[in-house]
Amino acid sequence: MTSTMLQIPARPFPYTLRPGLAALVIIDMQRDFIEPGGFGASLGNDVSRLQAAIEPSRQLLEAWRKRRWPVLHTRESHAPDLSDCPPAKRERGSPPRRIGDPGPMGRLLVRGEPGSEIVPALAPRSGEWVIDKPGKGAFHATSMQALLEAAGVTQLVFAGVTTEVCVQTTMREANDRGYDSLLVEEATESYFPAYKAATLEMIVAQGGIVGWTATLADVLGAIGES
Ligand code: C5J
Repeated sequence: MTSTMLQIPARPFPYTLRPGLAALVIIDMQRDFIEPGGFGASLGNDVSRLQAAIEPSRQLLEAWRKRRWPVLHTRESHAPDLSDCPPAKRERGSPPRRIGDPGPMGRLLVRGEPGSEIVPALAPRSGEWVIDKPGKGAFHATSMQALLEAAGVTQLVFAGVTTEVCVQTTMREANDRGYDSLLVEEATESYFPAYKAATLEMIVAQGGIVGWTATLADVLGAIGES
């Protein structure tokens, strides 16, 4: 760890990154959201859109790993008996398959099934935190805050999917808990381009009411990776 602070060009104003104290948080880059036959596809989405976030997320992951900075992966997933999946979440719309139903990658959004795994390019390594979360926000009903506090993490740099659902929800939770959060624009995606664009604006509006956004090039450049 080094104490030198780094300035990242960002919106709505530069983000001061404290090396070693800023965890990279990669939200839900799971086969269930990104590959055909998973949960995202069962809701009628064009899942191919999310693939654009894989390579930028991989570049961030490589940069964090090289510096031995903290990395946290999340997986949206439920217990096999669905005891942590309320009807308010499962009984939405009339999709051909719901959470817990069998599909080509196993039971949708169920922990331990192939679909709930993170895509191979971003597979977690030993020493990296992996949080299984039943909700949209990664702080809800998980040990995330305790883990971060025990490690002295004070800042969060976000990547992952989907921008307006689990990424934004977790950034809002993080803001309420006192973390300065930055979202890397190319490393996040949505099934809906307009929702991604709107979310980036919402995050930085009103002086950064949720946090900051920055381009991948600006983040990598600021940490000396370009
Ligand atoms: C959704 C997520 N979209 N990871 N989950 O249901 O954003």
